[in-house]
Amino acid sequence: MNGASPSKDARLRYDQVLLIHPLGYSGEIAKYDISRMANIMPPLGLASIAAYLGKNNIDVTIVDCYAKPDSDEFIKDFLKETRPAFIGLSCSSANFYDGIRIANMAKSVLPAAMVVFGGHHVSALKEKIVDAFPIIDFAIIGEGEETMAQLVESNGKGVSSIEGLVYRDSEGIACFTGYRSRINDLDALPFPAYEKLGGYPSAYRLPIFNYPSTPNSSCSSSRGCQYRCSYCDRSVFPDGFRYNSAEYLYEHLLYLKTRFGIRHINFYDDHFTLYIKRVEDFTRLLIDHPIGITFNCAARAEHIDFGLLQQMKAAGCWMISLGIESGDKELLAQHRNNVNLDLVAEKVHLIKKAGIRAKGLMMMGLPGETEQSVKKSMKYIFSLPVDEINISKFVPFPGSQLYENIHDYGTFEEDWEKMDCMHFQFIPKGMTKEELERLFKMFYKKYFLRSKTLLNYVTMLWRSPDSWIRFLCNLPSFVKFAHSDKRLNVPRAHSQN
Ligand code: B12
Ligand code: SF4
Repeated sequence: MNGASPSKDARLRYDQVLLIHPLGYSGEIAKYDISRMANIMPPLGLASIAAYLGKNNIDVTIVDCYAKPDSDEFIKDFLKETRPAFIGLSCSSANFYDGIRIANMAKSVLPAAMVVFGGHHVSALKEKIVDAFPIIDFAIIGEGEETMAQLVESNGKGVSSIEGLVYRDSEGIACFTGYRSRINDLDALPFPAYEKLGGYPSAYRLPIFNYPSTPNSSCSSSRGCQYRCSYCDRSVFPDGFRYNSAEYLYEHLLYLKTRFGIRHINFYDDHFTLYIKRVEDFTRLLIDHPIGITFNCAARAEHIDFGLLQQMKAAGCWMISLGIESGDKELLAQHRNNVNLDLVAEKVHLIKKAGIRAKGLMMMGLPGETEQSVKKSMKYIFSLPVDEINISKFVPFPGSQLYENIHDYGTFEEDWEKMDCMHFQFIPKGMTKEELERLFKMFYKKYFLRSKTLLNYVTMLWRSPDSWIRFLCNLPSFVKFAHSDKRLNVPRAHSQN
């Protein structure tokens, strides 16, 4: 719909909502996507909104195109049969255009339905994106539960008083109603509606070699971050760390175990251990009343100590990821506060001493990156006893501080579809794309050819046998990826990438 606010259409079902997580490219080439093969995670935001709307007697259907790539026909049939008044799409930058494609397809089937976009991409770009894409009726900025519930209750009319929303006024101009106050009591939210994710949990798989057992899943237990790293898009959960209590979290895991048989959880919180007392209480509960579930989480070096790590291990902590990003402290200091690589090294040793696996998250191509800084990163990370590394290619996302002045630091090709951290879309001054690609490959190659790394993967035969099975089943694709470094290894006829 273009222009003014929609009027109520009697042929639509106002108690029905369809929520979609777009894949980012056409479903037929999903089997060539190496990142999807290695890792399919539940869209927790959509599942949380579905649970919240469910509590308000609104019936929600979720289509996760990541888990079910060929969902176009299902979506069209569902729209014809059910006629939901609202179609919600959850998008980061990389899958935004696919969201637009699906929205166009949906409107061609059900023109009166209202298209609502949520997630980081629209939260960062607000009115600009709604103005640029007439197919979008509403964009929800930030947390979606309360705003979406109010939007649905309003039937899409008289929405100017709903906070956290971009809508079109009577002239068709996009207007932002202003930020909504954040949900402080996360325990007031129901558990995400995992049961609405088709095939959950077996359709979902944590990253290969990142779990000891199946079925596994991801989970989120906090929102917000007090830090301000230059590269981080904080448009959905800006500041103010909020978290589920230890008791809620224990109940959440118990629910996942008893209802779905989940045996391992990856906490996707930005900082699982930021409030140490909560983690102490939570792990104490798991130790005193075991439920047979192990977990991974991410932490910052400042927020872990040996006593906590020992208790986490006793409670079933399997792996901790640390966002290290670079081993060059001068480069890092341009992008993060409190840079202390010695402290990070000390904490990696403590994680290992506690018997927990350690994963180092690295980033390449930040403004200021040089061949020397990449080499420093290699030297640093290879000096640590990390079990696993991940290197992402830096992308200046809308919503990050760097996005604002990125052209001052190098060249940036803002092609949203390629902003998946597997393409160098930004080239720092003094470097070329070819140099970055060469260094990226060299980094991984050196990592994988170390005897320590190889031995580590051998131990995965008994630590994570399912990972080995997945790895071997997809071996040709992984080998192709190692040679080409292309996420979508599509045969020539399709030519996407
Ligand atoms: C878990 C996670 C992943 C997982 C799973 C993603 C999934 N299946 O949902 C994996 C590892 C697969 C992943 C992949 C990627 N991710 Co990621 N990821 C995250 C992370 C850490 C948590 C997301 C989450 O589950 N949050 C908890 C839920 C409750 O929040 P939420 O999803 O944001 O949903 C809320 C709101 O956004 C809103 N909302 C969301 N969708 C909708 C839809 C509607 C209709 C409405 C009304 C509201 C709404 O309401 C929800 C509830 O309040 C965030 C960082 C963060 N702290 O948010 C990064 C983050 C989202 N990822 C990011 C990126 C860059 C990526 C990748 C491109 C690259 C990469 N290697 O990480 C890929 C692309 C994936 C894709 N589909 O396009 C960026 C996005 C930046 C951007 N502008 O695009 C983030 C913000 C990290 C960052 N700070 O830079 N990611
Ligand atoms: S990268 Fe991590 S520490 Fe930095 S702002 Fe983002 S969530 Fe916070």
